[in-house]
Amino acid sequence: MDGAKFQVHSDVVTKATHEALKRRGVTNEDIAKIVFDMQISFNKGLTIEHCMESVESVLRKREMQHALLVGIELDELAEQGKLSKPLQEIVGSDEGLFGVDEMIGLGAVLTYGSIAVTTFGHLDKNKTGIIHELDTKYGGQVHTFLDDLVASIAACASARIAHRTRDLEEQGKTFEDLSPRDTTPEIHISGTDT
Ligand SMILES: [Ca+2]
Repeated sequence: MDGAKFQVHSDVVTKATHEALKRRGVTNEDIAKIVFDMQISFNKGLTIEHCMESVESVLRKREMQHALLVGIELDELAEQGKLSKPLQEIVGSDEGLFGVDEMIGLGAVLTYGSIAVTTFGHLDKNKTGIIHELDTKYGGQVHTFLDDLVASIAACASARIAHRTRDLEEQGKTFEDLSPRDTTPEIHISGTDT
């Protein structure tokens, strides 16, 4: 390169992120279910569709996309035995003292504030839904990074809903008054989703 700034278009990164999750067998709905289970008791009228919109909004954030692309790539390379030693053994066996997987997940929640951080801690400990499935090892699959990344997405999507709840309360409303599309107005307006 000649020093000119090289930029990857946001659409390319967004597409790659969705494809990576799909390849690893994780759907927006899987993550939305975790969000719904955590938030339904605090939110009258909340639906799985609201939660799916919130997940999609989080998946549009560059910070989260980059974390997902790095983590999933490392999981896949470990699964193929392509990392160098001793990282191959450490990632491949999800070594207890490794911790970089948790740190990437934690780093990606920081933009969503303290509720997202505490929710991430809760999910990291309790591993509900698809996080539990990813954490349970089958055959040669490696999900060392993915379980933390899914917890991270769910924590962010959950924090968004918690903040939205307060806004609705102040307007005398609940999620019953909100269409799923209005959960995330920013993802329906070009250029406002980063
Ligand atoms: Ca992990």
